[in-house]
Amino acid sequence: VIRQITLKIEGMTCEHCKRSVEAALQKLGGVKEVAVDLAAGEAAVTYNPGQVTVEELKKAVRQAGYDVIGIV
Ligand code: 9UX
Repeated sequence: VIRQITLKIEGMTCEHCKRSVEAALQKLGGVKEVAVDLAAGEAAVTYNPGQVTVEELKKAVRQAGYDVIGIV
């Protein structure tokens, strides 16, 4: 099973922020694709829910230094 969710993220203000969030998500096992929209403050993540949970996705973003404020 493959799912996609879009996380609403607070605190990304530059291109480097965007790359940090992308890298943090991409290094998780089970994450297939990550697309961060800096202007919108959103990260679209394609993942295998058998390998990684939404909580783990959120935690990775928080550990990179940004707040997840919701699911779009
Ligand atoms: Mo540049 Mo993004 O300092 O926090 S990495 S704004």
